[in-house]
This record gives sequence, structure tokens and C-alpha cells, in this order.
Amino acid sequence: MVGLKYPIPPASEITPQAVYAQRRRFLQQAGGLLLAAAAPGLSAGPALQAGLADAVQGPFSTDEPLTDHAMATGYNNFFEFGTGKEDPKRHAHRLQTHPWSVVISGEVDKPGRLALEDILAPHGLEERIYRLRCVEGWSMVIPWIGFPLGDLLKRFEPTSRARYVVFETLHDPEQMPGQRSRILDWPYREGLRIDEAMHPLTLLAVGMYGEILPNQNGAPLRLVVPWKYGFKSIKSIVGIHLQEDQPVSSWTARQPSEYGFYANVNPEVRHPRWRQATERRIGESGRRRTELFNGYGELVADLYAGMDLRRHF
Ligand SMILES: Nc1nc2c(c(=O)[nH]1)N[C@H]1C(S)=C(S)[C@@H](COP(=O)(O)O)O[C@H]1N2
Ligand SMILES: [Mo]
Repeated sequence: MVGLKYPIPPASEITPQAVYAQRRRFLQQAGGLLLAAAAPGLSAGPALQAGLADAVQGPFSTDEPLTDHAMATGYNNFFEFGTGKEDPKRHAHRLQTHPWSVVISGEVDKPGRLALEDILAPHGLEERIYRLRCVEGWSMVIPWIGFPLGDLLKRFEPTSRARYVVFETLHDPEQMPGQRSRILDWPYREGLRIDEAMHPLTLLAVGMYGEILPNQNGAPLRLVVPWKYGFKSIKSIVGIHLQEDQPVSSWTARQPSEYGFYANVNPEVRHPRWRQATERRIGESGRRRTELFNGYGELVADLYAGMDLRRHF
């Protein structure tokens, strides 16, 4: 397997014992609740909401002040609902998030289609406060609720040829009117190297600010990769595909000179249209300096040891 440079600590080393005890309690409760959610006519809402209320504090959280909830849910990029920052909040109510399923395919020994309830059932939920920086030059601090993507991928038993993971958003122009425009090659597609995907920082989120993800933020299931530009954090995922070759993401396909595969936050790598050396933290006046890997370098720099990050931007 290429690129496994970062020793992934076993979960027992990064999660305190108390968290495990609480996680088990969550699973016992959530088991029944999530089953209830699968019954016809019931929305996933109340069951998932109960699970979110029981989320434990996860590792790697920043103690910086949270971005105002109204900004985090009202100033979004979700081109499936339009290109304006307020379009997603205005139009994302059209998205039907229940029932929802995800197809896992490619280089795995156990491929399949799983209902959202079955995806969540074995995982405890954690709250993690992460910075998110958009390539456009703004950033937020958001309390996500989710679980490590790697824990899900392991359930499908990746083969030794699984070197990259590709994610796909729902494609349905009826629900996502922005897909009638050719601005991106739909469905929205993103990819990670397998070691990035398995990294304990990489989160699959189902909630934020203690609540179920609002549609405009990527309900019911989205990726959060905090050391990369926001566009890597793909929303409303319906497909996860493992493969041997490096994929081409929707943004790279649109403009390869502006959007590289790695998209690591890097103040040294210029973008033709937006400043990368500094950023505007939403809710603050003035600009702050952008940090390499969005400040997560201690955790992720080893993934890129020996790579020229100007070439692999
Ligand atoms: N499917 C999909 N996912 C997406 C996008 C998108 O347009 N479509 N925009 C990305 C971009 S550019 C950013 S900055 C983040 C924004 O996430 P937020 O709206 O929750 O802050 O979502 C990313 N995920
Ligand atoms: Mo972005």
C-alpha cells in the first residue's frame, strides 16, 4: 500500500477509557432508536437527534471561539443549490435526506449498499471542534458531530490495491437545481489518498452545534478534512469507492491549475484569484495568518514527508 507513512494509533490510544464507556452506552441506546428510524413513515430526525445529544467530546478539538451558528449555516458553498453564499440555505430544503443510503464499492472485500442507519449503528458519535478554511480566503470554527471515516472504511475491508478513496455526492437535479448548470461536472466528486482517509483526524459528520446537519451543510452525511481546503469536505455523500489510481475530483477537472488533488492548506502556494497567506475568520474584522495544514501540521505533516508540496498542491 502506497503512502502509509503515518502510523495510525489504535483507537484505544487516542480515546480515553471514559469515552469508551460512554460510547458503549450510546450504542445500546442508539441501537433501538436507529432501528426505530428505519420503520416506514418515521423520519430519522428524532432518533439521530437523540444520538447526537449523547455524543462525547472527541480528540483534536480547538479551543478557539466557535463561529456564530447563523453564519455557519447561512454562508455556505454547496453549488448543487447555487453559487451564491446564501443559496444553499434558501434552497437546500428540497433535499430529501431520508431514506438515505451509501454504496461502498471498488477495492474492498465487502462491498455493498448501506442505509444510513446501518452505517451509523456500530459507531459512537463524537463532537470535534475543527477549523475549516475555504480556498476563497475565509475560515470558520465549527463543532462537528461524527466519527472517524477510517472506522467505517475498515468495516468494508479494503484490499491491498486500495490506494485512493473517491466520494460522490447525490446527483438529482430535481432536488439539487444547481446541477442544471454545467458549472461543475456532476456529481460532485472528491478523493483522498487511503492514508489520509484512514487518518484519525478525518471525520464523517452527521451533526453540528449539537444538531442534525442542516441540509445546506451537507446532510445527512459529509466529510470533514480539516487540514485541507473546504472543497475537499464533500457533502451529502451517496458513494464511497476505493481504487488503485489517483482520481480526478470535480474541482480539479474544472480547473487543474487552481485546484490540485491534495488541496492542503498552504500559505506558500498561491492561488490565481484568492489570497492564501492570510484569511478572514468569519465574525472577526481584519485578517489572520493562514497556517500550513490549517494548523494541524503536528498531526498530518508526516503524511507528506519527502513530497514537494508546491508541485503536489
Ligand atoms: N457536494 C458538495 N460538497 C461541497 C461543496 C459543494 O459545492 N458541493 N462545497 C465545498 C466547499 S468549497 C466548502 S468551503 C465547504 C463548505 O462547507 P460549509 O458550507 O459546511 O461551511 O463544503 C465543500 N463541500
Ligand atoms: Mo471552499
